[in-house]
Amino acid sequence: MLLATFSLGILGWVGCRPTNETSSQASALPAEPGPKRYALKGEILAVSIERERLIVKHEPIEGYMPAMTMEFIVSPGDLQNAREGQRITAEMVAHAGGDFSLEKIWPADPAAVATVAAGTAALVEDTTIRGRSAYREVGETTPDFVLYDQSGDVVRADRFRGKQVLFNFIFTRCPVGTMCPAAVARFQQLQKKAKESGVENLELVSISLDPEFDSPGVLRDYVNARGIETTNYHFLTGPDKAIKALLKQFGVLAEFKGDLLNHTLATVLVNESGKIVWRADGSSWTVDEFIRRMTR
Ligand SMILES: [Cu+2]
Repeated sequence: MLLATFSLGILGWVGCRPTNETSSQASALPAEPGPKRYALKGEILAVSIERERLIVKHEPIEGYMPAMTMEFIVSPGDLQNAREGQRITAEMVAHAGGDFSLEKIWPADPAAVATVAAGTAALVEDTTIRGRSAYREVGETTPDFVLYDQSGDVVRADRFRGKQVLFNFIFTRCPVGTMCPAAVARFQQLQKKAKESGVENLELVSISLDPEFDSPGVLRDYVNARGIETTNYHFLTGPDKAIKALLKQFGVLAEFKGDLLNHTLATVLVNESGKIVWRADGSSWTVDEFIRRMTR
C-alpha cells in the first residue's frame, strides 16, 4: 500500500491552471468589479432554444430581489439539459447591461438530490472505514458512487456492472495539452478502436476533478466542443466530498493551490463484475495495451 502511494507520488505533479482565470493579468491591472453573482433556486418554466434563454421562476434572492419569473442567458450545454418543470440551483450573474445569466446549474429535483446525497454519504463512510487502505488495487472491486452525468441524469456505479469500464479523472479547464485534453482524446481513440476490434461491452467514464466548476452543463459543452460520442462515454460530476473520496479510492492526487490544480493521471480498467483488472499511471500507455486486455 505504502509502495503504491509512493509510486504515485513520484509520477510528478503537473499544474493545470484553469484557462478562464486570469490571475496574472488581474494582479497587474486594477481590480475590476466583475458582475455580481447570487445563489439562485428555482424552477424552469420554459426553454427557448432559438433565443438561447431559460425562463425561470426563482425564489427570493436575499437582499437583491423578490421571488419572480425571469429570462436567463445560459450556455448551449445547459440549454440542452434543461427541462420544463425541472428544479435547479444556480449562480445568477447580473451583467452591467441589465442581462442576467445562469452558471453552475445543478439539478435540484428533491428525489435526485436525496439519491446523490445518500450515495455520497455511503461512499465517504466507506472511504473513512477503509482508512489507510482506501486505495483500491488491481484485483479489488471499484467503489460504489452516485453522480450526475453530462445530461444532469443520476448515474449509479452499478449501472456499469456487466460491462468493461475504463475510468479516468479529468477537468474541463485543464489547459495542459498533454494532460486532460490528451487523456480524453485517448479515450476517444480507445472507444473507436474497441468498436473496430469487436469489443461490444465497453463503457468509458471520465470523472471531473473540479466539480466546483464542472457542472453537468459545463461537461455537456465540453462533450459538444470535442464531438464526443456519448452512447458509451460518460462524463460524471457531483458533490465535492464524493469526488474526493473517489480520488482516494482510485489513487489519484489532485489539489488546488490557488487557481492551480495539480493532479496525477490514472487509467483504470474494470471488468464485468466490477473488479479492477489493469491500471496505467501517467500518460505513457498505449491504446493497444488496453484493447489487448479487453479482447482477452
Ligand atoms: Cu489536467
